[in-house]
Amino acid sequence: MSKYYLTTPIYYPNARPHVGSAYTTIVCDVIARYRRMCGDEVAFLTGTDEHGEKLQRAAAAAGESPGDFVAAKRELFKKLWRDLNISEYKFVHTSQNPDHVRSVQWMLRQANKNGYIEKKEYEGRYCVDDERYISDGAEPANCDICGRPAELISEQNYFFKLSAFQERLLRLYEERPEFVRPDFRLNEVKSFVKSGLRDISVSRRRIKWGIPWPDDPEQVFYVWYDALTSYMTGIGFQSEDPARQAEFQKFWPADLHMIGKDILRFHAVYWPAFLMAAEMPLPKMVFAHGWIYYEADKMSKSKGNVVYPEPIVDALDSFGAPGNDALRYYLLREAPFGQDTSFSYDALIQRFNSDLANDLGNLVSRTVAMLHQFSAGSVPPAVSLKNQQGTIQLITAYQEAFERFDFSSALSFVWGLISEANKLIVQAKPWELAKSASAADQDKLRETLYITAQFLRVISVLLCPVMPISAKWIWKQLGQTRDLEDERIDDSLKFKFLEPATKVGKAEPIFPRLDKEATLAKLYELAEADMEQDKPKEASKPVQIGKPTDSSPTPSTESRVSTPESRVSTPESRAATPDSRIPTPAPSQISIEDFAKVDMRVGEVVSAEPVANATKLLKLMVDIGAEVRQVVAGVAEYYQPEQLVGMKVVLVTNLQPRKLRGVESNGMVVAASVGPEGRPVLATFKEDVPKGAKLK
Ligand code: ME8
Repeated sequence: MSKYYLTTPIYYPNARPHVGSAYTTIVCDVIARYRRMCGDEVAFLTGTDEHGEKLQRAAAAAGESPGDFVAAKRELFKKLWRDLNISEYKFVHTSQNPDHVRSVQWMLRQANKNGYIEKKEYEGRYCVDDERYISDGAEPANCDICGRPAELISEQNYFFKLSAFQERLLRLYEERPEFVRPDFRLNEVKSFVKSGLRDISVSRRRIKWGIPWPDDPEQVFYVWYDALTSYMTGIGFQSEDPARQAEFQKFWPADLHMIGKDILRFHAVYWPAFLMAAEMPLPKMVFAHGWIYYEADKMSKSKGNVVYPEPIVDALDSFGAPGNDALRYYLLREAPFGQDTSFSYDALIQRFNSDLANDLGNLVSRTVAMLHQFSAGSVPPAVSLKNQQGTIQLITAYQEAFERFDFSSALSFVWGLISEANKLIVQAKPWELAKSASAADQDKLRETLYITAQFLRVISVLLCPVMPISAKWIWKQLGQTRDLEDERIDDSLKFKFLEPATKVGKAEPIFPRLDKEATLAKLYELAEADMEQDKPKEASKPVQIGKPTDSSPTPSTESRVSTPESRVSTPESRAATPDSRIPTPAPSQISIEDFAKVDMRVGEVVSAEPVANATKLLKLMVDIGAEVRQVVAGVAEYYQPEQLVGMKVVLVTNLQPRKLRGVESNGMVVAASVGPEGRPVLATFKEDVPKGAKLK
């Protein structure tokens, strides 16, 4: 039996967990369940990251002490994991935890002993939301993760000599490329490290909510130094309990840190360097998955488009569908793991009806009903399974896909088995064989029933990590009494057959077909009720998801002007949507200095052309006097390219460049968002104004 230690990130308990946090935890739960079924001894860690300025501010805004605030929010995470049927896990929290204080201080003392810590004056820009330094010096700068302006801070800090690890880190990535997965993320990390590493401040003077710095009561630890170390505390590092210490000895180093792409640098650069400085073994793999967007837009509380799992599960449950399993299946099947994906209610219902109700549900109900009808309710005598090769190949393909965390493909191989079984039934027509008196037909009937039931046996085992409730239900209908989780997903599965004469269970429909309109209505109703319930606790923050109007995931933020899809997610578009279910929050006030940060210029469109493979985007070349800028705008559905050439527009010139469908956009054309569909109307001028004139 080998050991397997995997972790989710430890989440900031500044707000209630949403479908994004649930995504990483569900994925880890699927892996944990899979590894257990492979026979491994698994330690699965999750938890909450409770220190730092962000939490201190959130607690102050709620009028609570940081300790009380995080302790209450922590429970929301545990509750969600219960609701989502997350299997046995360990939970670490970083505040009010003496083991953790010892772990973090131990790491620091080791690094200090080895010469990697120094105290110096620091002035620079810091992003409180992402808890990270953005640049040295006083020059204004925006965070390259969240895009928000970074705050200027200056203080005496302890620094970690990250620069000393550049060569060792590059060697690590060369020698162990599996340290960062997927491959394209490894390349990102390598080029970041190659571009040069700066030393980082690992202490804070101006905040009090953190782990005390040893021998300097004025400082607390930088929250990421503290948070990353929780991966060790969580399995017993520095525990006073010998049993927990033994656990650490057994499970460290971690086999897998599963994270979102937003926190890759901390895990793939800082964390190995902190461990190297303390002479501790390094984890085996950091896997950075993509983000879930809501209808192609980034989920954010301030935009009011956050999706919570509970109302989705409840809505599906209310139709007798296993909501929990359906959500897990959808999240893992919909997009190749590692890539970004867009959450959509329409797609969820579509997946449910086609894959679960149609393919799998039909197979289960037909098979069990036929066993009752044509085989007296029991498994017929075993047949020699000659043509097992196809099944064996699909099981192997599933195993290989799972090992590389390609869940979508792994599931498609299970659906390969489902389709084989359904094909067998259609071709053999057991209902006709049953009417025949010929011995050959009766043999064929028994063979068909046995093979179909055997397919279901394998299918329920393979589905168990992803859809444990449904898989167990199928298992029970097949008359199996052993705990499904005790079955092994290894080569023995290929040669384990159903015991003939096993009495099968009652045929019960597992996945009722969902009526799209009724299900959507229920999903919105429960999401709204959920928001109402949340209000007293988070009254100042609008938290809701909008009623989607277009299931096609078109990246609205990419268009840089309000397009129809974006109306579910921006205050402007919400105001323009009378039937929208989203409350319109009053825009927060900004200072004139804030406004002055936005550089807007008059520009003349010199050319306009469609962007390949994007029905909504146009590539514009805009002359702003001193230069001609290339921008991408989401106006193609409303403006012909030739209408735009010669038009004077307003261009925001100091946005960070970004690529939209592979085309670089260096600014944003300003437009009003009009009518329920959020039609973009470009801002222009009645008088002739010179190119490059500044708007203020
Ligand atoms: O970053 N799609 O905590 P956090 C997919 N405390 N995954 C998402 C997501 C989305 N829309 N939103 C969040 C922190 N996640 C630190 C981590 S670890 C030592 C410290 C998931 O609460 C994703 O895994 O902001 C992401 O990395 C994590 O939540 C960030 O959670």
